[in-house]
Amino acid sequence: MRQKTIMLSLLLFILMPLSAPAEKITLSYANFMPPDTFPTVQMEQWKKEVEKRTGGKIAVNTVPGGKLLGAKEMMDGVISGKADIGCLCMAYQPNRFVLTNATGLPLGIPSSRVGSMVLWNLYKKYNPDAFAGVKVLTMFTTSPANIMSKRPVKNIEDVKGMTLRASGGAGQIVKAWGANLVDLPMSETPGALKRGIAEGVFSSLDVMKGLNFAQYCPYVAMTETVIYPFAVVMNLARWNSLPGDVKKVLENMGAEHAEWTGNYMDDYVREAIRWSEENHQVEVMEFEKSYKAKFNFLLWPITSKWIKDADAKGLPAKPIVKDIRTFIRKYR
Ligand code: 3IO
Repeated sequence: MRQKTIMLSLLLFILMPLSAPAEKITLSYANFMPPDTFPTVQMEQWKKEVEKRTGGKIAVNTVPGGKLLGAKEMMDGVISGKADIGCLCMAYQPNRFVLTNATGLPLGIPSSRVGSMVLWNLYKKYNPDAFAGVKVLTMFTTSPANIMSKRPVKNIEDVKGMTLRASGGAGQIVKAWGANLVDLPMSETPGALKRGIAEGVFSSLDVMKGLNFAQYCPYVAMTETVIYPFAVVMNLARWNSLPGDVKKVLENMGAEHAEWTGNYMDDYVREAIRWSEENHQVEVMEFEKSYKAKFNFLLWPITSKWIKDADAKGLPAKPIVKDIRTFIRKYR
């Protein structure tokens, strides 16, 4: 009799988790930027879609403003599980993300939409070792970078000696133009502008509005040169613990969310330009196509140097650059 009771309670104990209602899974998502900037807008959009498509099985707890992980802590913080998910800019760690940072070479990516599709497809094709310790959820890029500055840039000579904040591939470019590079993540750039450590910024123009750089930079020079690549990564053990149907939802969103972010950003950049002209009387300098070639001519050694360095690291450098060019043609 006693044995029977023990057996019965054991059986009930084993069956209990099966009959209990499925528990909600909460995932933390760290971002190095404050709300209303493009990396956090895409984060909130992803959260909304994931919560909807998993029928409430997943809750995403977004933590913006670097409160959980800062710009350069993101990858290691996600690997160690400080956050389940993190959004990172790969340009801030060019030696860690060599392959995907090839999209940050001056190869003529025309928009955030095209850049995001190119980057996602490059990642899918080469599955770089840099991401072996995480699950990659999506990738996307900014719109092409332009010069926002305190002094006008009317020609290539004006860039010489100007102290410009940029990072990664974009940093190599402003150096090639003869500027003094201040290499900081975007999260530290408002302070650098305010304190006068930087006379300008080389990035996509969303920040004119999103971070109110129009207040410090009354001049924009439309060089439209290069994008900054981003990745959204998830802790691998946490990923492996997810139910199969949830995994499928997240996996199906990789390419779609890349394109969503690209479209969002291209639209927002146009709005930011209009807003800056109207509200801060920002002067936008456009260059003739032939004059743009003058800017671009100084940049060809950057790609050949990347090829040489990436080759030395054992990467198929030339095929990677060729694929980027092919993907640009395919998606533009
Ligand atoms: C960027 C990064 C954070 C918030 C808004 C932004 N707009 C463009 C970027 C690109 C970038 O990472 C950078 O550092 O310029």
